[in-house]
Amino acid sequence: MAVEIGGIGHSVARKEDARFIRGKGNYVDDVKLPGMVYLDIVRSPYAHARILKIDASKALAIPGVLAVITGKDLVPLKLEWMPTLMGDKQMVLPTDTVMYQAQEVAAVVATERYIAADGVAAVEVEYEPLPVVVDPIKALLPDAPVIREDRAQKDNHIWHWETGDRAGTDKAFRDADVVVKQDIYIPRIVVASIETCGMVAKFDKVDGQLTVWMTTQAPHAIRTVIALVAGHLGLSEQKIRVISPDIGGGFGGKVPVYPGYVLAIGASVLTGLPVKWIEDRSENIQADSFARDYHITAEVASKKDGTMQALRVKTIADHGAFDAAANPSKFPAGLFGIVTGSYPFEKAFVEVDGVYTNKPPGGIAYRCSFRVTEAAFAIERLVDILALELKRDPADLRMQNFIPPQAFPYMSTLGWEYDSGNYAGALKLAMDKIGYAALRKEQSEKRKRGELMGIGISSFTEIVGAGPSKHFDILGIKMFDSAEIRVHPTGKAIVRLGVKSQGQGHETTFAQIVAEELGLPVGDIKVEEGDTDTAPYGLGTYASRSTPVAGAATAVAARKIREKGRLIAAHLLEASPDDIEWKDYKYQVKGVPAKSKTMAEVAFAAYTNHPQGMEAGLEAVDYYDPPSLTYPFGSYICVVDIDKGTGEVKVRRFYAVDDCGTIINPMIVEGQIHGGLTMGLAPALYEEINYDKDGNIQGGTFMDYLLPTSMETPSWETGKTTTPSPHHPIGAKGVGESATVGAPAAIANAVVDALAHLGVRHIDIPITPWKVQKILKEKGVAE
Ligand code: MCN
Ligand code: CUN
Repeated sequence: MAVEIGGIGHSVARKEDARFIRGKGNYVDDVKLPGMVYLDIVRSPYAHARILKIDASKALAIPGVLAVITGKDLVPLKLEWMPTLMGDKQMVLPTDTVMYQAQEVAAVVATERYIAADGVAAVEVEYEPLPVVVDPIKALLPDAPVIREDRAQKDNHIWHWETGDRAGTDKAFRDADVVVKQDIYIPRIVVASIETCGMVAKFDKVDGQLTVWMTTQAPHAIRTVIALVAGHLGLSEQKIRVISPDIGGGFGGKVPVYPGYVLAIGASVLTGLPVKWIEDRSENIQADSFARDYHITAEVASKKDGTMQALRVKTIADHGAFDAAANPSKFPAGLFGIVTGSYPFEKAFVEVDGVYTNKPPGGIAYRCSFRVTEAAFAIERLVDILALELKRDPADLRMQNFIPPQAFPYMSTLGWEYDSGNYAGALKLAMDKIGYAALRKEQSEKRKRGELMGIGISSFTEIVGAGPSKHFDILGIKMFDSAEIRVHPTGKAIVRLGVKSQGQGHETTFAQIVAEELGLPVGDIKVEEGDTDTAPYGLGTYASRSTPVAGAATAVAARKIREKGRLIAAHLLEASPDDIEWKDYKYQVKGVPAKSKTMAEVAFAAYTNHPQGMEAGLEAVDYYDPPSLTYPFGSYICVVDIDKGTGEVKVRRFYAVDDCGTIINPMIVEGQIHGGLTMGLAPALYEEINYDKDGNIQGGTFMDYLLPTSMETPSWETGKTTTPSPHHPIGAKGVGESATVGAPAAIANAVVDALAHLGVRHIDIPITPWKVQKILKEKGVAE
């Protein structure tokens, strides 16, 4: 029965793939409307400059160019600035100064995409270069040029955030037997989703209706933001429809509002024509929100026997020219407070300072629940450094320190209540599966022969599923999520959600939740997301919150339907509702299994033969405010070999044990982990965006922003343990980001482990062949 239904725990084939593998997806760029025109953007070649003059005459002379929009044109509309999610503001178009290379300077609207690009090339802009600051530490010096002249505060410091017990932590450090300390830089990277960002905006001048097709992970929040920002222009919320069609990867990069979106809407309002704006690849890399860029100094205090006692972390966060991070409002450094990880520190103190530099804005949570990757990397690197200091095996030191399974729910010293966990269980499984003891033996033999092999562990804890709404909001909108289910008379159903898949397979997995709860076959349940005119209000998909929040809403809404169905079943079976139980996916008279009704039969009756006095129909909606977050975890073990000639690091094996509680679809979860691991490999060994001293971007195209290909990516090995979340209706935790959060530390730890006997303690990621070869040369072991 269960298999036919395809409920929870089944590897149901992804319903959405029928269209994706046939090339029949419907992405924003597939939207083609009659009379549609195209928008392209003039971008700044300078990282900091005053705009002396913009001359659009040559561009406007090109046949087909309809308009050139500059910052001055936006002033009367009050649209030259827009609010960011972090309470800062960001330029849509500058009126006098540009603050980073590739910043939007003007927009060209034309009848063809290529004519718009010709128009962009023909716009003449005169700049006067200004002093540039790219290093956030230098940006804090008293003589640093002030980037944001528009602010009352005349320096580059944005905010200070701290958590924990400063005095208590300092004392623990003073009293400790052993202290290890490490500077760790986690460089800037960008989301390189297959699809870039884009929009089709259609403003109807007659009825004042704005419809946008947009690459957004959070359509409802966007609709509200448009209403708040452009309300004064008559765009009220009921006249705004945001449609987020198929998305070719979001990974956090499609949470923020980019100037291009505002410009496309503005251009449609201005021209009365549908306007399409699609970024090209270099614009996506160079100007969209970045991730990471954290300068961390982290310290652990421990006893001689290896018991870790206190953690102290100081961080400088480079936010670029505008603080456009996509965090919940109260958390300028996201959920970095999870930095105590899988360990029961008695004391901890964490402080982060946000800083402006002449770089693109952002600070998005690239496949991590708001700075969790940075936190996991810092703590998992530190544990290895402590192991090295104490001459202990890193697995052994972790086993000694883990929060024990019986301690859950566990309140961390920084105030996070972990729902459930079994960290030792996950690490033990990973060690058994990869053959840890044999690998250590192999390593010591190889070391004698001068060969470089390393083993790295990462035992991370995640924090996903924001709300609860008492702590989490975005621009004041509380972080809950929603599901609406309608069961049709013939026992088929539609589920509409406040979240929005970008490739995660929601059309399949949310149908599975309903199938499980209602006993309807998964193929009979349609899942719809991403249209604000039809979907219930929700905060969208990021921070692996869909399963923890909307998944819970779906289960709860389904249970509401099941409860109403019970009354109908009682009526049909001429029994008292108290005598009806839900068993084997059916309503049964207690103790008389032969007297039963299926959900399909009950659904038919809900429209044809419902009890007198009961409302007809079978539907329910739930707005779910989670009581707490979910804390998925995992233990990863990575084995690397290093080429002494080239310095190249080869990942030989990588075993990942993940625990996300109850698994809805094991195949989809495994796919999420494979993708996530590859996205964790990328910054560990390859990806990085740098700037020269003049603020010129280095790594702004795929020529030098190195994505791992199938050649570099190892064959991932995966395993799992299952520790359900006690507070989630089906016990599920999120999993979409775990692997990206956990993998980088395992890889970095493996490389350092391979070189530790040479005196190497830390290497900043990405660990490129060049960096390794330099070390090998210094140590005199390069070949
Ligand atoms: N799932 C499951 N059982 C669980 C947990 C999850 O079967 N216990 C399934 C879910 O039903 C869903 C998928 O796994 O189909 C991911 O679920 P979840 O962890 O809830 O994450 P979200 O759906 O909220 O997705 C967001 C997450 C984030 S934040 C990033 S970033 C990321 C990721 O998902 N971006 C992705 N994975 C991605 N995968 C693809 N293909 N594309 C992206 O842009
Ligand atoms: Cu954290 S990147 Mo995902 O939240 O969209």
